[in-house]
Amino acid sequence: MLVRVLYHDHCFDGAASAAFFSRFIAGAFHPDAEFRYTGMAHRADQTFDPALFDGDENAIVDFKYSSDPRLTWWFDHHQSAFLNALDAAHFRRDTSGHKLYDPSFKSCASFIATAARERFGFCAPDLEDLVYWSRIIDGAQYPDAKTAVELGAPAMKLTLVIEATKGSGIVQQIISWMQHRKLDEIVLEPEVTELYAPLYRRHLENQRVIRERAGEDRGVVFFDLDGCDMEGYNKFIPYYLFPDSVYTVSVSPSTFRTKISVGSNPWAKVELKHNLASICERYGGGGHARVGAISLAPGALDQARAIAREIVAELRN
Ligand SMILES: [Mn+2]
Repeated sequence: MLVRVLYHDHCFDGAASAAFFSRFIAGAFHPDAEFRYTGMAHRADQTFDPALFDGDENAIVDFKYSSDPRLTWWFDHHQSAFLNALDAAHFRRDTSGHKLYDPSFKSCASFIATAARERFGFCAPDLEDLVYWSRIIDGAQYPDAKTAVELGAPAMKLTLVIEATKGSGIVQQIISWMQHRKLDEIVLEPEVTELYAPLYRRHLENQRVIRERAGEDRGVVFFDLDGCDMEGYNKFIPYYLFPDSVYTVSVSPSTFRTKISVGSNPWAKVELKHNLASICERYGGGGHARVGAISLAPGALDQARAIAREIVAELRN
């Protein structure tokens, strides 16, 4: 019995979902199952290669739906879970009871845990900590900036490794460990500590650069990362360095774009007055009410700085 599990790659919740799902299937259906994992990434063409569904059971967790007839299990909680209206209609016609969707869950792992208990009577008390952290990380439910930036919790250390390491090998090793071991044991594995050390040094270096370049005025932090090669820094760093700030505007050039990021402090002590998606849309960007971005062509640094200045002025009012 081969069970193929397609999961959201380089994502803590994706790995936790694959781990919990595997325990669930082994515990409730197929004790002798052999699990194989395939990491999925969001891409421009958005299609599933039919060769992916090669198991006796084929599952997708924490990732988009597929109408492939060989798909036997599906769990997701993303707002945009269907590639198109046909897939959504296909899902609604399902009568297996094994394809489940609920965007109200903060994490897919917590959705799987709840569905497994309520619909199939399966519990895994030893995985409660894993499920708890999937909700914190996927739902950005950190109690404070310190938890989000200092990476003190084993789950946060694992997140840095899962998100920033190239290739899926270590992620799938972590998925195996997550099924039977505590997170604080997993982070002590030599394979993990070896990868973690240089990534953590870079994380500290990013904090140093932002501290050096950022300034705060009337609740708005601004910094310009020209010449820094810093795509993908931890977005909570500005609120860690400037706890009383409300908004952050930054300019970060890279080889393929010039990006203006606009964010808000999740722990702000005042009510947020601005919709950041609406502001970014005026400049051709977009996002959510609390975080948005604008991407310009590579080299459009002067234009990006001018836009950033206008947004900073608007947010300071
Ligand atoms: Mn998720």
